Amino acid sequence: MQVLSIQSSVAYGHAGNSSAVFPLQRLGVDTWPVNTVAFSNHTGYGVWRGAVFEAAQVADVITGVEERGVFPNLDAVLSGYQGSPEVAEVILDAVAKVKAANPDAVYCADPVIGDRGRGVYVRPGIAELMRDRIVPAADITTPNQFELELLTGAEVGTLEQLLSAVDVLRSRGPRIVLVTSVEVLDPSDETISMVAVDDTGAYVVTTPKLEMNVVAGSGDATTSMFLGRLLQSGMDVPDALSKVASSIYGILDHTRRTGAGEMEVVAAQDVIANPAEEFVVERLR
Ligand code: PXL
Repeated sequence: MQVLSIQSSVAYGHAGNSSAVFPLQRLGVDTWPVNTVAFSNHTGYGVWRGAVFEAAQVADVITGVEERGVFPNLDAVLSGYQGSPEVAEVILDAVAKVKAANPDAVYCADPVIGDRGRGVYVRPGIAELMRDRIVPAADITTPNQFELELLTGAEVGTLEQLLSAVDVLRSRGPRIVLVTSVEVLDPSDETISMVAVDDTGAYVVTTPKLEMNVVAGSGDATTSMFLGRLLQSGMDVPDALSKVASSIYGILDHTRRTGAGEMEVVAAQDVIANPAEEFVVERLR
């Protein structure tokens, strides 16, 4: 399996490619990172150093990869957080070229816009870009519950509302939708769920809510592991959902216990490839 992952990179810590690439590699998926920024650390620290690459520079690196003859062998293109419409168009152009070279390749897009705690944290225009350009081009998309509401304009206060919002999103293109940070299933706030939907049905997995601050990059790792598991299982959505829930729970629980400020993906790497079968997936419909 081979994935082209177009995301930001940080020297210290885990966000973007610096969160997504190692879990994919640990699963045994060859992953070719194209970096959209080279920062010292993720922006959650409030201060960072480094460079944002021009869209033309990102495009040039992708062209160089294409010239190595890699595109026919790619199984997927992966993208996440996006800083500019120009880079988004470069990513969409790469997706079109990869699909032309390999019609079976899929595009997996995490439509990063914000979350319930922090609200919208991307620049003005990016939410619309995700809705109107990125999601319709994606085969697999992984919004959190908050992003699902923004992408569809629908209120998601119940499971029924969540599933109909997913149906709206799927009608725009993506065949597989993973909704993360699902909170509508548990009014007591003690658990958190993920819901995945494809043509075969809708599935849920629920894990205990860990008492810890939000760790940057956990969404990037979740999306990358979900993609890796889908590719390796021939798009078995319930199987991928079960494994990704167990893996991300294991990584975050390890991070909570050590008190580290960054995700402990290296220390907890065994749960990426060999997750405990703790969390059972239930069919919703
Ligand atoms: O995790 C998304 C992300 C991606 N890229 C950069 C970030 C973050 C989150 O903080 O700072 C540069």
